[in-house]
Amino acid sequence: MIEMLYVILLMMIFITRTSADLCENGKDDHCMALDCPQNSFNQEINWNTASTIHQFNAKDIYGVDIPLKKYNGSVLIIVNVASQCGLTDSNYKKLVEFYEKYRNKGLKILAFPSNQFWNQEPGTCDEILNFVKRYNVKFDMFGKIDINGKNAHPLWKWLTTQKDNATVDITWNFTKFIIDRDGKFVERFDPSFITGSDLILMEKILNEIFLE
Ligand SMILES: *[C@@H]1O[C@H](CO)[C@@H](O)[C@H](O)[C@H]1NC(C)=O
Ligand SMILES: *[C@@H]1O[C@H](CO)[C@@H](O)[C@H](O)[C@H]1NC(C)=O
Ligand SMILES: CC(=O)N[C@H]1CO[C@H](CO)[C@@H](O)[C@@H]1O
Repeated sequence: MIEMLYVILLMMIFITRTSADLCENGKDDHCMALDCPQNSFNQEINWNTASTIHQFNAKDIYGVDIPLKKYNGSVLIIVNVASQCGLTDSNYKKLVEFYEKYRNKGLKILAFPSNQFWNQEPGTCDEILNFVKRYNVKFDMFGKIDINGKNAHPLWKWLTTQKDNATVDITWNFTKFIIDRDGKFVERFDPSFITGSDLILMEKILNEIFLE
């Protein structure tokens, strides 16, 4: 009986040690399943402590949860999209063009539909997917989310604090963020409805990144 207890005690010490070792490596996937509060990053609570977008996850348009560290090594455009906005046509065309031009160099585009602006993205995910077919969209579509306010997706809460170290709400549909290969914020572009100057500026920065 005493021996049994001794064996169980030894096993417990072993298990605790193994967990602690894994927990020390905060990035280890195993760690997520273990109880290590000091190391585990909870995007709902700790979003403002993130240093890269690779720490977040988000559901794609098919409902599959995607850890964004899958984009490690890629340059990203993250954009909020809407189907029924005056900017829709020009922006989808330009995003598809950018994607075709730079995808071989490592560009990925992550598009997040949001219905927060005058109800301009009212459709279901199926309707959105059907809609973007007309632009032959091959980049990554995510699930419909809030991008401003307390119910905003944590990734977007984080994104809106990156420019100039201040929280600036997303002003409208098709606001774009460029993220570098390490998942760090590079630049934010608020849409310019009249001149499209945000798109021109964005291409300039993409060119600079891909020339490096
Ligand atoms: C990204 O890739 C680099 C180099 O392969 C690696 O050192 C780093 O840990 C990766 N980051 C994440 C979040 O997976
Ligand atoms: C950003 O703001 C915080 C809090 O106001 C401040 O402590 C920090 O130094 C600022 N960082 C930069 C890069 O300005
Ligand atoms: C058609 C439409 O609603 N366009 C809006 C998109 O965003 C810009 C910038 O905020 C607005 O000025 C437009 O009215």
